[in-house]
Amino acid sequence: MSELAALIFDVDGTLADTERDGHRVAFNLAFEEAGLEWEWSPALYGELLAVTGGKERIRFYLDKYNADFKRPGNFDEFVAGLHAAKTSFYTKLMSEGAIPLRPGVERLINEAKDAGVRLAIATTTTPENVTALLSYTLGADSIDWFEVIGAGDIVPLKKPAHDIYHYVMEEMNLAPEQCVAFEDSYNGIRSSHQARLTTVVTTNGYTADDDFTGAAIVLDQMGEPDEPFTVQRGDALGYTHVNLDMVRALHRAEHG
Ligand code: XBP
Ligand code: MG
Repeated sequence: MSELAALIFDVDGTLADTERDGHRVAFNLAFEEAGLEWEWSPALYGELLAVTGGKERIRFYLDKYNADFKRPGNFDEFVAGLHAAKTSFYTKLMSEGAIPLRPGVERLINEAKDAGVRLAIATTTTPENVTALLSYTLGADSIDWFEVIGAGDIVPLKKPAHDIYHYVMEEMNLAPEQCVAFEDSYNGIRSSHQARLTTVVTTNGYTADDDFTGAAIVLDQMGEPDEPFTVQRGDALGYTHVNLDMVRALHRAEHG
């Protein structure tokens, strides 16, 4: 039997509810600054989340929802420029404390750290966004709590491809049986499940109805001792909030 050695966290939707009031708002600010009359409503953004990665999402939007837009000759640069502006709006929003961590996230991270369980990040978002979220919620030192931050274009294929999880495990010299992943979305569970990781899913407004085949458990949140989670699928083994004991028990149930 393999011991649990590391927790690998997705970022957007898992650590914090960043999509609707963080990324979406930052995209719209970048569009406005560029003089574009594009406005991504919360409902449209839900459809655009089918594609991971901000640059990829802008292209998907133009292909599927704004095909009449006359693309400039230097289209790749145009998309990259818009996305860079979006990243700076996003990190500014984080610095203003726009988005808190989800319930239970800080408690679980601290518990793992204190128990010597290693920590890592596997996300499709841009590295600056991860460091902004972590430093403005957990403090600047928290960046160093995570042994590997696998983010953005570091692998050519973003989630639902499993590449980012392989990258992180390779950097940590760990096998899938030694890790548990935390995800919130269809694309996320596809990625972690293909990487053969036990995965705890916490859903959010955009992902509550997603297909989470392959998840060890699906919950509405990690919860706190005085704020229990609701189980959406699976067996919570008698626990009411996600703590390290519960993560170990779920890991044992799949690998024991
Ligand atoms: C979520 C994503 C990202 C963000 C936008 O990543 O798909 O693309 O929506 O960030 P995850 P960027 O859930 O894996 O953390 O604009 O920086 O790509
Ligand atoms: Mg996510």
